[in-house]
Parts: sequence; C-alpha cells; structure tokens
Amino acid sequence: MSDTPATRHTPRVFSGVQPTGNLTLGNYLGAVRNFVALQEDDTFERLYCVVDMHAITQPFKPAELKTAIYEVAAAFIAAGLDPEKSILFNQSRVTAHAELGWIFNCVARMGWLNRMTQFKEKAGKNKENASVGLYAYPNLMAADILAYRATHVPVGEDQKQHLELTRDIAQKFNSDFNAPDFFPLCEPLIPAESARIMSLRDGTAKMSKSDPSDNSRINLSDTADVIAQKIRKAKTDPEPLPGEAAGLADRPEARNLVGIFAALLGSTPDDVLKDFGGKGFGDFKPALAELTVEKIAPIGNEMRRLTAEPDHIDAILMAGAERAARIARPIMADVYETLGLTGGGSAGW
Ligand code: AQP
Repeated sequence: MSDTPATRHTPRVFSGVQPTGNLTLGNYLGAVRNFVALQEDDTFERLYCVVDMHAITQPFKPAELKTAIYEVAAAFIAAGLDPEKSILFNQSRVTAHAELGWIFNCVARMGWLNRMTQFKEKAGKNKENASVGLYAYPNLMAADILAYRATHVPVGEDQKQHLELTRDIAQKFNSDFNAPDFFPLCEPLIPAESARIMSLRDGTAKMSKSDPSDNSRINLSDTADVIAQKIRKAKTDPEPLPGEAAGLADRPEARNLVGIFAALLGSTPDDVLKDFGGKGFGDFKPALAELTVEKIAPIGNEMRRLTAEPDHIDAILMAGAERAARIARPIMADVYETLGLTGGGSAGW
C-alpha cells in the first residue's frame, strides 16, 4: 500500500495458520510457500505461528486440536521452514497474544467488526449462536501481528480485509494515545498467482481445510494416489481449454485448475494455455495430477516422518515460543506503560 509512512520499525514478518485440520494446497500456495521464500530474504526477522487460540473460536475437540497443532508445525517444517532461520511456535505459549487481543477489543469499534465478511461466512445463518471469540477474531489477529510490531504479513487474499482492520487498529491506538508510529502499519504480502485457490468441487468457493467434503481439497498429507484421484474427480466443464486466460473468465472450475497448474509451476495461466489451449481435460488433468504429485507428495512424506516424533516438534515449538516471547515482552511493557496500566511487566514474566 502506497500510503504507508516511513517507519522506525525493524523489518519483521509475522504470519499464522490455524490448526483446524489438515493444511490444504490453498494454504500452501497462498501462504506457506511464501513463508519459505521469505526465509531467503535476510532483510526480515521471521515469525511463523500455529495460531491455536484462533482454532478454539469454533467447535473443536481438545485431543484433535493437540494433534493438529503438531501437524501444522510438521507441515511448516516439511514445506521448508527451518526453525533456525525462522521462529516457529504456537500462539497459546506466548501470553502477549491474548493480552494484546483484549486491549484491542477495547480499541476496535463494533462497526468495524460488523463489516468483516469472514465472520459472516463462518457464523452463517446462526449468528446469534456464534462465539464472541469468532466475532473478535480479527482483533486477536491484529494482536498476533502487532505484539511483534511486524511490518509485513504474507497471507492469501481472504485475509486482506483482516489486515486492513489491523492497520486501522494500529492507527487508532497510535492516535488515541498520542504515540505516533507506536505500532507499524503492516503491509500484506499476497502472492500474484495463488492468492485464492478454489474448491475442486465448486470453483466459486475457497478451498478450505474445514470444508466437509475431503474431495474439495488437496491436503498436504495426501498420498500420491489420493492426490491423483482427487484431480481426476475434480469438477470441470465440457469445453476444451481456451488459448488465453481471458477465455476462462466465466469458467470458474477450469480457471481454478489452470491457476493451480500455473502456481505450482511458478508461471502464469497464459503460459500454461500456450501448451494446453485447444486440449480437453482428458489431456490436462493427468498433467496437473503429475505436477501436483511431484510438488506436494514429498511434503506429505516428510510430514508423516515428523509427526511420528511429536516430542521433537514440541521442543521446536517451545524453543520458538521462548524466542518470540523475548521480542514481545518489551513491546507489551511499552503498551501497558502507554495505557497507564502500571507498566513495566507483570508478575508472570
Ligand atoms: N484457498 C486458499 N487460497 C489461498 N490462500 C489460502 N489460505 C487459506 N485458504 C486459501 C491462506 O492460508 C493462510 C492460513 O489460513 P488459516 O488457516 O489461518 O485460515 P483460513 O484462511 O480460514 O484457511 P482455511 O483453510 O479456510 O481454514 P478454515 O477452514 O479453518 O477456515 C492464510 O494466509 C490464508 O489466507
């Protein structure tokens, strides 16, 4: 965003993934692959978080949550995140997230949260019965980012609105408490070709790990056979592929599959269609299955190896949480001081 003023803040990346199920190809192409790419950029300090406190905003089973925390951490590492180069941890181990989340509940306005489309989608028709946590989810997300004064946030397109809210919260805090540039106005880093991967069963719905249909998504933990089978069964239309991406405008399923191919290859839909324009899905799907298996199945194999050693993953998350807490503590002390809340640290530190 061009209106961001120069800032004194350390260039720092923060992003998170909820342990609400198996990570999908959407989570990978929209977010995690970008986390790995940023690891090669020494301009930034990097924190990647399994945001388990977000996962309790909707119905969940405690035993499954614990397993899912380790699975998401394993997926991070299997996809290429190195715990030495990036700080990997789970949110509930660093109390700053919940503390700052509460403070932001008192900064954000009801009107702002009422506009959040993710709450409307997730609460559905039964909004009265949704948890207060689901409603306040964007405030906790703002706290995740700003507890570290993160300046850049790699996310998929669906999180853009929440990041705008994070900027609004930062701006209001800075101005209400006469503390210019106290919090940075963070920049989203949204990948061009894979910002929104759609369901394999419905090209108008986002691929999501909590979709009831397992055939709607590729899970990072799927075996090569399962990946190939899901792509074979993916919904398509009867037309051959067009020669250019513009011809996909009214064909959501075809557009999604071509987009996935391009994202996996690191190219563009127009380039993919140079090879497949005029061909039917009988030719395209086997090529897509082969490419997806080549890129994704090795991640699943490594995840299986890692999740067999949960103690090892736990040790990585604990060490990461200690590093994360060391960054957050002085920032939280500053927050308390600025608010007149006695300041200088709590008994628990
Ligand atoms: N389909 C997608 N395409 C591109 N990016 C995506 N992301 C999620 N789905 C897609 C990105 O993945 C990151 C982690 O997402 P999350 O787990 O925190 O929550 P989410 O966006 O709500 O993802 P899901 O898979 O849809 O989870 P559930 O089913 O639990 O709601 C984010 O950066 C997100 O943009």
